[in-house]
Amino acid sequence: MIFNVTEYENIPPIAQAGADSVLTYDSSDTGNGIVYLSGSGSSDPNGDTLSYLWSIDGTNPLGISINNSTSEECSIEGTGLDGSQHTRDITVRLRVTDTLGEYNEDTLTITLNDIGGIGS
Ligand SMILES: [Ca+2]
Repeated sequence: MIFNVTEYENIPPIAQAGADSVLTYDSSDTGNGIVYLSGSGSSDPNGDTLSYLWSIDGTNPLGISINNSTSEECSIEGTGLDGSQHTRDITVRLRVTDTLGEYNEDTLTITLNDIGGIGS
């Protein structure tokens, strides 16, 4: 039996979550802050269209949420953060998936910085 198979070699995309960042907030004021992230450095060797999924490793810390988690650009928003979260690190993960389901991931670290808390 002869199989004539034309194979298209799909290569997984390359995820680029971007540089580590700092989310600055003031616990003596609103405790709100926001950081904007971009996965625009991601690419696919085949030129495939990419889909994006941003998440936070583990359980979302209290008061931290992701906006536009399925877009190329997202934001990490802190609401009502208090002094206990000062210097806390959050690992944000970006998964990029091509049209054939191959994917790749990259992470970055966001450090929470309370400019109104004890010690500032
Ligand atoms: Ca590909």
